[in-house]
Amino acid sequence: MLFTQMNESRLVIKLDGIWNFVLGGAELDESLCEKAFEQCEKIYVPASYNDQKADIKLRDHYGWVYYQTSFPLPPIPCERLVLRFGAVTHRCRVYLNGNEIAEHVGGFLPFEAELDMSALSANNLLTVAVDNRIDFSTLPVGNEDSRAMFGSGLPDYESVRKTTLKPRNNPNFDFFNYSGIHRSVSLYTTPKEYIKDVEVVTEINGADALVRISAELSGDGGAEVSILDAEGKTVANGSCESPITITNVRLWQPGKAYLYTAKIVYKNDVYYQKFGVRSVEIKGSRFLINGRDFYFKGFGKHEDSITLGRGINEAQNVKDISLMRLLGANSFRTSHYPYSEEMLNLCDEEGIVVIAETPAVGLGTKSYGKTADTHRAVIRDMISRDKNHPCIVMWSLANEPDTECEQAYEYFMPLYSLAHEADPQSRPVTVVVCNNNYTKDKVAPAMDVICANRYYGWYIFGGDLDAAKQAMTAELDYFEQFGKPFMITEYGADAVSGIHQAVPAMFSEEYQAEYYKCINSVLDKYAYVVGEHAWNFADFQTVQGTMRVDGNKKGLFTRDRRPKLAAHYFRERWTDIPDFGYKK
Ligand code: BDP
Repeated sequence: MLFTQMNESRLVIKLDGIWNFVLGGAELDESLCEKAFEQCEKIYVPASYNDQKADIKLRDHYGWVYYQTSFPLPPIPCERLVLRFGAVTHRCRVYLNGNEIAEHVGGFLPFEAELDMSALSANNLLTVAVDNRIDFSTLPVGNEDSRAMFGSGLPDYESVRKTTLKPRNNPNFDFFNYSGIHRSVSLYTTPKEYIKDVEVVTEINGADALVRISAELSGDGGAEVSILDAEGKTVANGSCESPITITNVRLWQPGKAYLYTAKIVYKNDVYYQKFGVRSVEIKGSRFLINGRDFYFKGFGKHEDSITLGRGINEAQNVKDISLMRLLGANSFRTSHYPYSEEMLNLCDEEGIVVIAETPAVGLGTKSYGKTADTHRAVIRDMISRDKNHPCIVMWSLANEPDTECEQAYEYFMPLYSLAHEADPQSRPVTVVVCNNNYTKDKVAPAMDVICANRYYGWYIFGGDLDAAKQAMTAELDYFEQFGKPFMITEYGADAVSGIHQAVPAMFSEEYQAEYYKCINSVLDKYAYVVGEHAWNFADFQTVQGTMRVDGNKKGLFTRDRRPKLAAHYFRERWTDIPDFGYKK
């Protein structure tokens, strides 16, 4: 699906701003979607609703909520008008002037609906019903028995269970179940005959590159292409589907992005698709970008910020990339769901390398039988949306599924093939694992890169860095036999900013820094370790519980982006580690 773009043939009108809002319940109330709300509050779009008000009812809501706005008939002549949502979490139904026009499942990818112009009036009422419930069939996965932890079956608690406990979500994942209209809502126009989708494949050929631009078109005929360089100068012309040569090509490189633009013209429609020329390849245990050994330095992240929750925060994105650069980092993983198109566009421009992940987090034996269809759909849709981004060098199909169980291999291998088939650039594919008995893991060694999350020195051997070192060494000795690249996609320790200890102890900034020094000394010994992603870039909000003090504190930065001691340590380490050729 193409990103919205304003150009000589297309207009974009954003509907973001203050909308009307009503909290609902577990059942969809369609009567609310038929007319203007009688009683409502105000809410900002796009953002999670949970933290926008000092109201526990919003924060802990379970079930449906209703958003409403209105827009006039666009005062311009247009042949097609499309309503597009960047992401609504997790499930929604959209009504225009009381009629349902779209339904979407999955909280992290865009969807759109072409509007029937004859059904539009001078003032159009747009209502969006959003459901935040998660269960064994959703991605991410929710536990279904949310009350068990309150002592189900114990007689003393029965009356509380029956009278007072409210239904609630019980995430099987460690981030707050933020919900709502999370990314921009826009109207855009196209001519009657239009470009539906664009696909870019490049091949480096000595000093030149062969570029193949394919366009999915709404009707007959073909599309013409011109390739513009970063200054906007035309460097090649051709037509869609036939290879076009760029001579003396400038490569897209980590830290040194260079973007070309394919200008695609189909009848009266025009679309400008940016792209980079770069190669990604696995050779034995090496991860190569543009034929050179790349070393991943960076983080697992979250889309998480104060007040906006999981809502798009482009200023925060700019800041985060500047902080990554400050530390000498070159990459991150979109843990644990596809990030906004705006963030990926920025990474293309800034030369930040990305591992793109689906929202498949929390999978286990209870969910495998229920998620396969949704999982297939989200892999297809994510790759379809993101296939042209030069910043993306690998797809992650899931985070920490149970890969010790029998079903896992049979569940994941078809998904692995699907991801390769769906990607015109056939990037490497992985599943990020974390099994205590890693010798039983059949999925990890079957992937293109073995990606593992490890917390020796925290959840295992907490407080004992000597033991952590030994355990990490043993695991790396084990995985080396597969002859594939290995990357540590998460490792970390909580540190509450401001807690200091002369003798490092858990939760202090000193312990977090010492922890990383210790694990990094092991990673440095193995040539087949191609990267280190610290968990997490910044502190982030989670569900309440005895394990979390105002959220997860494993950030190298606080939630408001102040560096902890470990950030300074990584700045020194990473500025000395080159993007290429560190291990070879
Ligand atoms: C890992 C998960 C991540 C958690 C992290 C932690 O992948 O989502 O936040 O543990 O516990 O297992 O901090």
